[in-house]
Amino acid sequence: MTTNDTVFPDMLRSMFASALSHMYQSEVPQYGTLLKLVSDINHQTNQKLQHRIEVERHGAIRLGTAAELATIRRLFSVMGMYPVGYYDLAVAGLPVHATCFRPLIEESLAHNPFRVFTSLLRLELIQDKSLRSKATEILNSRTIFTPRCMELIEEYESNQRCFTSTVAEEFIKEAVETFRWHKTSTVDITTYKELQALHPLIADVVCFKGPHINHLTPRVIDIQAAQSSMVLYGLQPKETIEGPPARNCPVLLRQTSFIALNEAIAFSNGKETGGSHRARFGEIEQRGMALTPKGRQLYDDLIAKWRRDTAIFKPSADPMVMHELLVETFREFPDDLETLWAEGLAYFIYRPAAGVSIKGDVHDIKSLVKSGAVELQPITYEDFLPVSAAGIFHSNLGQEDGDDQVAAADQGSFEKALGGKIHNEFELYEEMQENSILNCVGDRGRV
Ligand code: OOG
Ligand code: NI
Repeated sequence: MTTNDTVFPDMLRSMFASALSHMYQSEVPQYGTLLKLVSDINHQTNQKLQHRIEVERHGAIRLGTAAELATIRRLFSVMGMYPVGYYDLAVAGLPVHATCFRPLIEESLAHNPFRVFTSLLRLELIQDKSLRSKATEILNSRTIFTPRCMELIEEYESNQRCFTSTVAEEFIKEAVETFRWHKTSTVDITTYKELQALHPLIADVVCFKGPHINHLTPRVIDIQAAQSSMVLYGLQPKETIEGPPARNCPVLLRQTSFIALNEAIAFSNGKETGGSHRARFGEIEQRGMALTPKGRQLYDDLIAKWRRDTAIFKPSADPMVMHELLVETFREFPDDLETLWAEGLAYFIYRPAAGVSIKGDVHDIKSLVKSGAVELQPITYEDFLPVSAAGIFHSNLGQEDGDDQVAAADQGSFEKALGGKIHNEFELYEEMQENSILNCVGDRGRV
């Protein structure tokens, strides 16, 4: 039975995103400044802001074990967030692979598109056997979910997949506990240093009580403006914006961040003091349109070409010169809606033009677009970019990045740990596009 007091997953996700954002603002005051900056810029633009852009955030966490990943899947599913896309970060020298938990359908995305980039440490990549078993043991002895949170997940799964408002509030309160920062490490300083020497990411995952949220990211309409305003707001930006260069028709995702805090921490549950740890930061993103596999291939090819061309540059090279080369390289990527559509590079929602009654079927959709009877609206990219993610990781792990890990992608074992399949992002966009075409032509299309 559902009543007015019933809280469904879409609502729970909004409540959770807002609670997490409040918690992170009190933990990292600079994140509050970042929210102000983004809101100022978004309100300066003339566009009417969509509701979702004002509340839109993504976050990131890093998990240590298969069991943690399997439970996080259940926790996020209470909030209507499901695993989409597999990201192999070993190619970028990072000992993790990842997915993104997010809503799947248009209606839920419009309600609140909150998503969490969730990495899993690949313990098998630790070469040193004794450190590998030490890390495994430490991780196996921690519990990252409160007992009440577990009970409520079970209650949700065995009942009607909704809560009353009182239970919903209790659930949110319990769920955010998993993501809280703990300024005391569970291990002693020697263990921390050993793990940090392997890779700072390993220390960040293994040495704490739980998977603290390491950043939250509001969405901005003009990332260039955000990047140049950061200093004015007292934030130290990373040097360049990740992703494609500025364009008339933005594609995929552009991201920038402020540099991670170097925070004081204690060890051995507080007995040893005087340490510091760098992990938490704030990020800004600008989202463009989702690309088809053909468009994505072109994007990946151009990024790969640019990386080859800049590989000879010294780390001290002027980032602006690198950026100009990126702009140059991307001249090959069509930058008007008509070509992006005609060449099948991006996904679109098809809508009947106002006041037009449509005659035709699915096979005519192209001519309907050409005649102006049907209008196109690009579909927003809801996912992440592995090369950009690697850039974000690297810019926030401190100078002393550990040994480079070289390993093959392993979606199979990620899904085994997850306890389910990962959704393919291209299929989700394709489905949105197909549904919009069928809506345009109505039943005539359903032959
Ligand atoms: C995740 C980095 C990935 C993004 O926006 O690409 C990410 C991490 O640092 O744990 O959030
Ligand atoms: Ni991020």
